[in-house]
Amino acid sequence: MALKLSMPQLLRTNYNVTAIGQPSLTGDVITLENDGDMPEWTKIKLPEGTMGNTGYKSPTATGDDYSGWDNPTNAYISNDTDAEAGNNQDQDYYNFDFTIPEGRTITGIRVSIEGSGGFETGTGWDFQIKLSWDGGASTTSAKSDTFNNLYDEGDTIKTLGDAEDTWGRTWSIDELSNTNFRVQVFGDGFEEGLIDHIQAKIYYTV
Ligand SMILES: [Ca+2]
Ligand SMILES: [Ca+2]
Ligand SMILES: [Ca+2]
Repeated sequence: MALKLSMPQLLRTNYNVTAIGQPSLTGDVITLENDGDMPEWTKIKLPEGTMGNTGYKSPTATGDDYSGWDNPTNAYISNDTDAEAGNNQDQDYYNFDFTIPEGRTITGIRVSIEGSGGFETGTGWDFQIKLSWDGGASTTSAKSDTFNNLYDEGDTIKTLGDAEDTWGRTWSIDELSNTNFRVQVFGDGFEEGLIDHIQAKIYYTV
């Protein structure tokens, strides 16, 4: 995306791009669109260490190695139509179509999951998420959380991982490809989880 700056901002000698907004990185430069007074587009090189990310991306495939849920494709988009996670059943999600420029260092992975703990009042729906870097053959250790909201209370969103959390390993860009990357979700409560949407975001540095 183009980041639009006003003339006074462009004329400052030491403006801070990240203070204005979070630009989408393409290669080593971001393109600044002027407000009409400058004759042409301006490009600046981002300083080393600048953080970038893919934005949240949704899966478009599921059930490569694990497919224990009902209607799992309902978790591709947020529309209050849910995938139904059975007790003690795994489901994997993939084809997130991440675009990461070559040479970047992966600094973190965040998974977002929107849903509820279903219909039964109790201890909530406990779930675990693992990531795979080799098409499902190997996984990270699990992160876990609980949906305590019931279906008729509306969805909540849980996020696991962060900009500086690589889930215990060093990732290559190829390991985040559609061929390799998997998000594996496991529900281990007695209640049934109802999952509206699953997303993932990759953080990296220039
Ligand atoms: Ca929802
Ligand atoms: Ca597989
Ligand atoms: Ca949905």
